[in-house]
Amino acid sequence: MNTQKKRVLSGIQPSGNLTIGNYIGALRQWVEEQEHYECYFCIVDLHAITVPQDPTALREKTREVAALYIASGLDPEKVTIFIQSHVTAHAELGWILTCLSPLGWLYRMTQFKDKAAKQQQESVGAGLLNYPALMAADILLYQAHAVPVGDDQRQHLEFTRDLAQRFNSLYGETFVIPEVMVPKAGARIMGLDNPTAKMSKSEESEYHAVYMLDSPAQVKKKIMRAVTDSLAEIGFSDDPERAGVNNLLTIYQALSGQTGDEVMQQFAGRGYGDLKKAVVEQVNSHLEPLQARYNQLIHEAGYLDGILARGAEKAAEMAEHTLNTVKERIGFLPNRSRR
Ligand code: ATP
Ligand code: LTN
Repeated sequence: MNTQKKRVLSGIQPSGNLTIGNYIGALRQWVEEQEHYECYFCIVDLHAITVPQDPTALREKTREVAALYIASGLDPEKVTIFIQSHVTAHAELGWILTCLSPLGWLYRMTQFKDKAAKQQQESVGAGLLNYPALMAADILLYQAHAVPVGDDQRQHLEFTRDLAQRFNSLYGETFVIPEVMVPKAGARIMGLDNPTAKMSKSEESEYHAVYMLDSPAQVKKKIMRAVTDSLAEIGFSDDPERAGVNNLLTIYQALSGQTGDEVMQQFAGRGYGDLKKAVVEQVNSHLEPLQARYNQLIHEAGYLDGILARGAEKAAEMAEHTLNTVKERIGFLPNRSRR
């Protein structure tokens, strides 16, 4: 282990089919970062159960997300890939941090407000409210310096920083204060059917998201149907009326690696149909090799399980070290039993 390297941690919930929003906002950054940081990437199943999940689907999605991490280019020899619930320190520190989280901070979280609004008020689980404290535990256990996420997670990162500072000032310097890391282009990919809402894997409508495992024909159908406008003028814009075209240009820019100006030059004077076709090609050329790797991996259960077992072991070592320090600082007696 290179102790000079700074640490990175991030995670994705196994709560549905991963979208190109997850790929552009999170996974692609991670693949870059594995070269420069000591990385921990988890599949956050404890977070997924903050809304109801079917057990069979949850198991299936958890393996699927693990395979997609590797298929996207994460190298298990370089990074630690693990399942959150396999490292019990997450739940333990999550509880301790829950006790330190002011309700006022928790109620202010927009993700909580959005997700709670989708359910009957009395049946909203307490886990949905406490979600950010568990996320803070994920990050702080590894003393992560940076957390690569999409734009929607900025507020949770602020919460994590505030909580870490609060702990440090109450009990003495314990946690590294992490920085948020969002991609320059594509930090917020919008829904194809409703470009004023974030593309999300748990949105059910058929034409909302392109999934990482969609066939080329599905990708084409969804993108060709994406909502645009009647202005017939290609350009980046923050006008909500033009959000659809802006979103397509953003997807194109993020995947092609071009600058905004280069993208504009390429599409100047062309129609929306041309833009959509170019986006379809760009998306499919990324997904094709990734899906080929995925299809191999998902049939190699033993290989995947081995990676996750080694990952959990390595992650637990680091996490338990931090957790023990925390327990001592807050006044828990050390456990002298052998288990
Ligand atoms: P859900 O709909 O189940 O809440 P989600 O699609 O928002 O899920 P998460 O598991 O919450 O996905 O997010 C995983 C990572 O992907 C986070 O870093 C998040 O910021 C990023 N991400 C999710 N959606 C987008 C998006 N539309 N654009 C950019 N990044 C995104
Ligand atoms: N809340 C994140 C998922 C998540 C996460 C994390 C991201 C859980 N724990 C730790 C980064 C670091 C989301 O995308 N909804």
